[in-house]
Amino acid sequence: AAEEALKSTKVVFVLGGPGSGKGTQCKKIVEKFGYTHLSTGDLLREEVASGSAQGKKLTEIMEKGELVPLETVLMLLKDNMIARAPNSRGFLIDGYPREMEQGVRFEDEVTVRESEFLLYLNVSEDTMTSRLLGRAQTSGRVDDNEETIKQRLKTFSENKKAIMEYYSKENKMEMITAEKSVDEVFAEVVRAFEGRGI
Ligand code: B4P
Repeated sequence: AAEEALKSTKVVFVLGGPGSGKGTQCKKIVEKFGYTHLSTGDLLREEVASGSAQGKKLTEIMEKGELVPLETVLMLLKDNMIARAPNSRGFLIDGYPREMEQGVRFEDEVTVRESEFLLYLNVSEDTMTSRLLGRAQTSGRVDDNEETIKQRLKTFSENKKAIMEYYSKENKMEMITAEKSVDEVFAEVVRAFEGRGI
């Protein structure tokens, strides 16, 4: 029954570089539109916090600013979506797809209706770096340090072109410039959602 519910639930992807404001905007989207927020980064950090053997490996990868194996993310995501689908009016999938293959495998293996669109938060590397260094002072995250931030930016820029081209071709790309304040960015996010009939 839960898998059935998943088939009729809307999905919006939220993507952007590290520090582009994904998690920040998703919180506000949940407040306004009542969507269910699933951040792949948060799911991975929960796995790490559980102290499992897999968690240890994940920390090592995240410390290097690299992408964790596709299978791991896809499984975490799918399990969580199935569990929550019966009580959800739509999913915000934050930080996914990070590489093109993730998008393709999602479509093949997570049986949802076609995704609505991809919200892309576009920000300069300078802005992302300064936001992440700001967060580093309080976050305690293993990947919020200068060395790892550089690598995270590199990982992101290697993958973004293919993803953007794919979703543009499908007419599913909603790109927003996310340099301004949280509320100013959110005003644009709301326009994008409403423009897509959400
Ligand atoms: P994530 O958890 O996705 O980390 P992130 O890119 O930094 O985004 P986050 O949502 O946390 O931060 P935000 O920009 O909102 O990924 C971490 C790691 O997990 C990856 O490097 C990778 O190893 C792994 N991973 C995750 N998903 C994966 C996947 N699908 N496949 C493989 N591996 C995966 O906020 C950053 C800071 O900016 C905050 O301090 C915030 O307050 C501030 N900020 C936000 N908006 C602002 C604004 N408008 N103005 C000023 N400050 C702002």
